[in-house]
Amino acid sequence: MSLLTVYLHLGVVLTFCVVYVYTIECPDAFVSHQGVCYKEFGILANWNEAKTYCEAYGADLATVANDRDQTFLSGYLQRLSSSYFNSGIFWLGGSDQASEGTWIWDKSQQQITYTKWKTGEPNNAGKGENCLTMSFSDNFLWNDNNCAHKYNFICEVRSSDFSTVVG
Ligand SMILES: [Ca+2]
Ligand SMILES: [Ca+2]
Repeated sequence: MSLLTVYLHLGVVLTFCVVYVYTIECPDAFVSHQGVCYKEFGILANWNEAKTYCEAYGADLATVANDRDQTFLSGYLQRLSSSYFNSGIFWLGGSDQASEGTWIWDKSQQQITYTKWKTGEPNNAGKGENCLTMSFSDNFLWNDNNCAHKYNFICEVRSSDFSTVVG
């Protein structure tokens, strides 16, 4: 193999690395996990407002597909300063607004299969609770909550979708 061939191969490898690094980028202040970028917003918003905030970033309210996601988000929220939170309760992108008791991820419109409900939840308390939260005080276990309440929230966007948006 000639020196020129070696340089050419090296060039191809380096180009691949640069492209790869670029594609796993996240929007500013988002954190990356398993090809998805997440950000907690320390402002207060009801579920619909939170959804709109996320959409302004090309993102959606966060989904939790499995224990790895749940553990990652719990750790991420725990590492943030508690002074950053307004409520310590965080909207996720799940709701049973369309059909009571049938929980759907807003992002995919798919039924929620993995769950991490706190004992006794979901209880559809009061006038009805149709939107999903996890909270600091419940060790990030899930609760169905009143969609009109104002809490913090977490947005997510797939790295590949973000890269497409950036272009
Ligand atoms: Ca409900
Ligand atoms: Ca509840």
